[in-house]
This record gives sequence, C-alpha cells and structure tokens, in this order.
Amino acid sequence: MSSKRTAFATLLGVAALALFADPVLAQGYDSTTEALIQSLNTQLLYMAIPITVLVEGILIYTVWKYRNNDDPKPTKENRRLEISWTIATALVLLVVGYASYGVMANEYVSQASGEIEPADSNAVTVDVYGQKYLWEFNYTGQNVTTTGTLVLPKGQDVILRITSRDWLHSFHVPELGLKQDALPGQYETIKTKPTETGTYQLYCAEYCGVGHSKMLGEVRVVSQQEYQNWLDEQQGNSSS
Ligand SMILES: [Cu+2]
Repeated sequence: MSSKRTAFATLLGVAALALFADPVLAQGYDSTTEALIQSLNTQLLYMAIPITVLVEGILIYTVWKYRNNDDPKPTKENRRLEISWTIATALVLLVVGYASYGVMANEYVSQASGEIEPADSNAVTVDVYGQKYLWEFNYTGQNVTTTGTLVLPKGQDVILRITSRDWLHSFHVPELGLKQDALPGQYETIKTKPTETGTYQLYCAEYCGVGHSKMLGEVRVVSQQEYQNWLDEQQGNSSS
C-alpha cells in the first residue's frame, strides 16, 4: 500500500508543480502566443510522463509477477485504492482543465472570431487576405499593401484580421504559434506580440488546390525603428 501511496503522492506533487508554473515565461519564445502554447504543452508533458511510467510500470510488473499463474482470481474490492485513484484522477483532470483554460482563454491565443478592436490603437492591425495561391497584407490606416511578406514590429501588439478572397485557406506560422483558418466572407482575428526579431515561414495549412504547396509567405519581425522606416518607405513608394 505504501508504494501506491508514494506513487499517488508523486502524481499530486507533479500536478501542484504544473499548477504553479508560470505560463508566460516569454524568454526563448518568438511570440507571446508561442510562449503560452509551448509552456502549456510542457506542463501537460510533465504530467503525462509520470502517469505513463506509473501505468506501464504496473502493467509490466503484473504481467511479470503472474506469468506462471494458471488459476487467476478476480481482484477483491479495495475501497481505499478505489477512492485514491478516483481522487487522483479528478485532481489530474482539474489541473489539466485549469492550465488549459488559462491558456485557451488568453487574448493572445483565442480572440473572439470576427471581433475587431479599433480602440486598441497601440496595436498594428493588418487585414490578411488568402487567395489562390498567395497572401496579401493590408495595413489598416497606413495605405500599405504587400504580397507574400508581412513585416511586424517586435514588442508591439499585432492584430491580424484573416479572411479569404475565394475559398478555404489557413494562415499558419508555426514558429510564432499562429494558426487560423481563412474563410471567405468573414474575418477571423488573431492577436499576438512578437518577442524576437527574425524571419518566420508562413504556410497555407488548408489544402486549397494545385498551388497549395507553393502558397507560402514570410513574416519578418524587425525592431520598432526598422518597422517605422519600412512603413515610410512603402508609403513613399505607393504615393509616387
Ligand atoms: Cu491556400
């Protein structure tokens, strides 16, 4: 019994650790969105590993112990054991639910679909159009439109309003933790904040026709100053 208790205590300890781990350790991540998703992934992994080891350990032990048993008997009722594993399971599920909700409900992970935030004046807002077989970016209020390359400033909130000009596409930048379907006739909103400069691959993640595999783009995250210069340059070009 005491070894079982130790196992359950270990499980609970891990659960408690996961509960108090900071979900927004943005260091080493390329965006707030990626930080949230990856840290949730890590927390769930740290919970799943001991559970897997425990279950597989009991399985292997049982198979080995009763390998020569020609007269198997059903398990007798063991109320303490049953109560223990019911409580342990409930706690594990509660922690998974709590940790997941904290991330899924975060504004950097789930924006209400179609919700527009013009009041969020600090954010860079870009309308993203998917079409066979390219991505177009329209910077709200800046009179700047680009194709294939999305330039964003580091350390500033970004709101992407994603839609499609023909049929289904999906805006997917794995390294920034961004993925959102592009649907004709409606806007889906992503909010994020890039935290590292760099160039990130953009894919279409919804099979959309013969050119699907070439429906690529690039997200370039640059410093605030570089972004401002780039914007001025684009505006200079478009007015000439
Ligand atoms: Cu596509």
